[in-house]
Amino acid sequence: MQIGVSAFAWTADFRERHLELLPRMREHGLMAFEVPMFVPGRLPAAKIRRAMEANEVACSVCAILPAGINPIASDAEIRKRSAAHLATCIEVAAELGAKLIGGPVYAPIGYLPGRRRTGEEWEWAIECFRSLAENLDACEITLSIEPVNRSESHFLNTARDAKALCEAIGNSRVGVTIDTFHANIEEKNVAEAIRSLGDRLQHIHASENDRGLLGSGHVDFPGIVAALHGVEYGGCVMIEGFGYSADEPDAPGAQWAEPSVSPEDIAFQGATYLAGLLAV
Ligand code: LER
Ligand code: MN
Repeated sequence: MQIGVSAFAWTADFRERHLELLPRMREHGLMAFEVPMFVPGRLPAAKIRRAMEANEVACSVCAILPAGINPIASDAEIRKRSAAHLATCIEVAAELGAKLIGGPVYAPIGYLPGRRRTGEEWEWAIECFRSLAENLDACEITLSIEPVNRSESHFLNTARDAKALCEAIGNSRVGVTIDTFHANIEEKNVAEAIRSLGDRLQHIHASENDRGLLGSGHVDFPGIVAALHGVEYGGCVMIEGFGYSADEPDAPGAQWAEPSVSPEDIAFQGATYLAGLLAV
């Protein structure tokens, strides 16, 4: 298992200057860097790839759907546009050198129609993800679908449903991301949820219950690491937390993080904490 960090610790708007973090990340044992992708064309793809390769840091992508993109919209035009958007995300992820693109790719964060998921929405999601099979093959990329908590989506909240969606899509390049922040809210037992996924588990977001420093809250990371060993998880444990930095006024951490906890604290203290658990 490798340890990585999501650039969300610093920013939702990844720019070239964030690549300057790479040498320090390596010194702290962080071997992967996850790039948030909202509008794929905005990312300096070639520069990201070159810097990641030069520092021997693996790249992955977390796609968050922008306004106007929604694979489960009732409007067929929007669904068509959404499949095309995801195909572009996959292509740009490949340009970045990523082997995995994840995130809550079935609906925009905060799309909450105020009712339960419908059968039609389920079928629309399957149709959309099936339509990406050739793009995933051509780019040799895994799509790792992330269930999130009920405040962010009504569509996919649990490992059980994410596994059922993957099985209905029926593509070995489509798997599941478990984010321990969301799972801590939605699962009866996070370790059991991990075990239930078996080899459908493709990616982990290691995130404390308040998105802060790993090990400072009540997520049972020792139990989660034991479950990952149990399923012989060979992927990346990606730290996804948010730090506070006066230089990043638009970052998620500007709203949520403790002002005393910097993005570097989230990344480097988190790496030390996880490395200790993985070594046991
Ligand atoms: C993305 O990985 C995630 O966890 C979302 O909650 C971001 O809003
Ligand atoms: Mn996440």
